[in-house]
Amino acid sequence: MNKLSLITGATSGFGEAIARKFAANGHSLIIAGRRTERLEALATELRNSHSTQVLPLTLDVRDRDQVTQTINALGDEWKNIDVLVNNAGLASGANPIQDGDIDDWDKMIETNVSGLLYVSRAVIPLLVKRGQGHIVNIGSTAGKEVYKNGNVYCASKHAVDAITKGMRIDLLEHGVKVTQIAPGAAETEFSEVRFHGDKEKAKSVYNGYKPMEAKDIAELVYYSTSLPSHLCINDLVVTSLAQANSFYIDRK
Ligand code: NDP
Ligand code: 8X3
Repeated sequence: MNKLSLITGATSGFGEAIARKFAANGHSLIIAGRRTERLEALATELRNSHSTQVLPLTLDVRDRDQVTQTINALGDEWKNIDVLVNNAGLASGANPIQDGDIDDWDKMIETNVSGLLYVSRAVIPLLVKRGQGHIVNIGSTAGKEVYKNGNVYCASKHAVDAITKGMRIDLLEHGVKVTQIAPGAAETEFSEVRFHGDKEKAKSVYNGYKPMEAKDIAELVYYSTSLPSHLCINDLVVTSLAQANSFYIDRK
């Protein structure tokens, strides 16, 4: 089998674009997410267009038992994972802390923090056993700075930032690379999910400037995983030209 990559959150946005980029460059893929139909459709498309092997896995990263059992039940050939992209994640709501919806908070912490940990805990022993591999965690500029009404989402991405650093230290002696890609605003389904399906409000996030696209992030993830074996990008913060950080966007 070619280089084998497991991508979480491959039904949309960054994850889907990363799957396309990896498949176009000869990777075999395990693609995971909750929306089975989208996974099946993407798997069929990538198998047809790139003659690559693709295994779709319906998986809710918040479900610890499901994650553990699904990864443990992979056939031997699918256990030789070279690259794990921990991408599944979401923002839910954007309220001041005093008005926050606790269900939104739970959803973000369970997905962005616990979910990333559950998948990692199941996959890392497979990498350690082979003494090689690469974990790419999708963080955010929200993991670098805290902005108004970002409270819990920002906290969850700060956790990703810290977990990434911790992983890199612990996996150092095992030859496993650990990279964080921390994007600013990119137009995907992210804002629609954040604003609970309000398309108008979601669209307004990108008014007056050119945000990044999912394929931009896919380029960077692919770049970070294609470097010579002695090189590891530790942390890569990336925004569109119009964005300086979480606070400053040049809207015309
Ligand atoms: P999308 O909403 O387009 O994609 C999110 C993906 O995560 C979907 O494939 C979704 O799949 C998956 N997902 C969500 N919850 C779960 C779950 N419980 N179990 C499994 N999969 C899940 O957003 P993006 O592509 O923009 O987001 C991808 C990552 O990038 C997230 O971690 C996000 O926080 C981060 N990010 C996004 C930025 C942006 O501006 N867009 C900027 C910085 C970081 P499904 O619903 O089928 O399960
Ligand atoms: C997503 C980018 O600016 O909405 O992580 O936090 S932002």
